[in-house]
Amino acid sequence: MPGPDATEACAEALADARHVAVLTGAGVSAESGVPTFRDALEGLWAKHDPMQLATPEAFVRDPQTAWDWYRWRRSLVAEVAPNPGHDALVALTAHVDKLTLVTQNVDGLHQRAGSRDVIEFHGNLFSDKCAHCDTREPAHTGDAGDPLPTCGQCGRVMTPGVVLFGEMIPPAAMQASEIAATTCDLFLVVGTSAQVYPAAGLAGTARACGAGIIEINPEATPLSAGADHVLRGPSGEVLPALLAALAA
Ligand code: BV8
Ligand code: ZN
Repeated sequence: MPGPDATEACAEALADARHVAVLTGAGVSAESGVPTFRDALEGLWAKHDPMQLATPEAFVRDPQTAWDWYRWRRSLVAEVAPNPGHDALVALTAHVDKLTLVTQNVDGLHQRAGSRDVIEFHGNLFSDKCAHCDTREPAHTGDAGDPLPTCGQCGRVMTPGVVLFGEMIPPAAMQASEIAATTCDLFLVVGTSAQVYPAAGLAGTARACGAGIIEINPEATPLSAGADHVLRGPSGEVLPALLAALAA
């Protein structure tokens, strides 16, 4: 866990900030029991690579397996709860003048914790979309092996309402995130390996526009060297400690 001085310095930066932008990744949900993308997927899914399954090609090559993986993830997320890291980000809203939360996560846990106006940069697990005619529908109910959801408009097999690798970021989410990165004066990067673009590029944009950068992650990432402050630890502990220092 980071020392009191580092936490204190970050609390001061938060107190002085006019507009705080936060980018979260899978690490924020890890302490809720949601495996990160880079965790070895256990059990049934150990032999699958998320980078292969989270693609449009997977839904062409083997839509049943692709859908059964997303159905498994939906059932897993439905069973878990937000953790103190999600709760601390809700509480942070009351302590800063303006906070913009951008998440790469598709699990909806920030919203379930009470965060509002969450920018879902990579969509959401709990809806279905048609990549052909862009129809959006609530998530279908279906278990492994069940028939696949088809589009009510064009009849094609739907995909989950997430941004698959190779798909565009939803323009509204992209624009709102770029505005936040270019106008904030403090940018927190929490629980992301910063490997996926354009999400990982937001921190560089913020830095180039003069924002201070704080990274919260138990491990180093490509963003660590450019951060003004690094709090090395799990977000479920580091964020509440940061809030406590800010509220003191
Ligand atoms: C795009 C939704 C272009 C799906 C996700 C070839 C073709 C096309 C594009 C590309 C290509 N090659 C590269 C690209 C670009 C590609 C990309 O970046 N690839 C990477 C792998 C190199 N990007 C894209 O494809 C994007 N689209 O570029 O479109 C385009 C342009 C115009 C027109 C058409 C197309 C779309 C990317 C979105 C992919 N979808 N998610 C789903 O979830 O199923 S990304 C997915 O992976 C997650 O959402 C997440 O964003 C990402 C995983 O990253 P992290 O969140 O960082 O998680 P990770 O496991 O990596 O790390 C966890 C971190 O947590 C670690 O650092 C760990 O230390 C830390 N941690 C662990 N425990 C804790 C903790 N931290 C705090 N507390 C803890 N307790
Ligand atoms: Zn359709």
